[in-house]
Amino acid sequence: MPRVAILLGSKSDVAVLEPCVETLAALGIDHELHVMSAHRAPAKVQQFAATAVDNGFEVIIAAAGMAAHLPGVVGAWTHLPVIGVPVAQPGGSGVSGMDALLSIVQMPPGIPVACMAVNGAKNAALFAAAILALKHDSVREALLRFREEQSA
Ligand code: RP5
Repeated sequence: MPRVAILLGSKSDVAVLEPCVETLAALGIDHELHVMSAHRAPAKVQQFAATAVDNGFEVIIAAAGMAAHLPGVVGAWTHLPVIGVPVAQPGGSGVSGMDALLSIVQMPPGIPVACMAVNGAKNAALFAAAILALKHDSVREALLRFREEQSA
């Protein structure tokens, strides 16, 4: 089964990512969620990202708030597609996620990461599904079913 890793910069980001977890589950996509900060636990991030291919992951979703370096750092350690989610927590940094948005979207040439909307957790799951659908029939069918139901 296709495997998606959801990496969070902090436990405090978990609630924002719930729609991502729910959507992957609804589409039948195996996933794991791990908390690892690019700033507070850089060695853990390196270890996870550098071994992600060998451990069977196919797409990585990385979510963080404030100076959100997690998606870019993960992308530096793996060639897997990385989908960034800028996080704005209620009562957070005071700039409504603009800090995280710009930190993720303004990657320098050479190491791209996709960037969803601020708190765009559901779309991160759907974008991961679109990538996996290129290869996995079961995911393509589930994604098309979701879109038909959404239209209806
Ligand atoms: C970021 O800083 C995290 O992704 C989180 O959004 C923000 C605050 O983290 P905590 O201080 O709540 O752990 O690294």
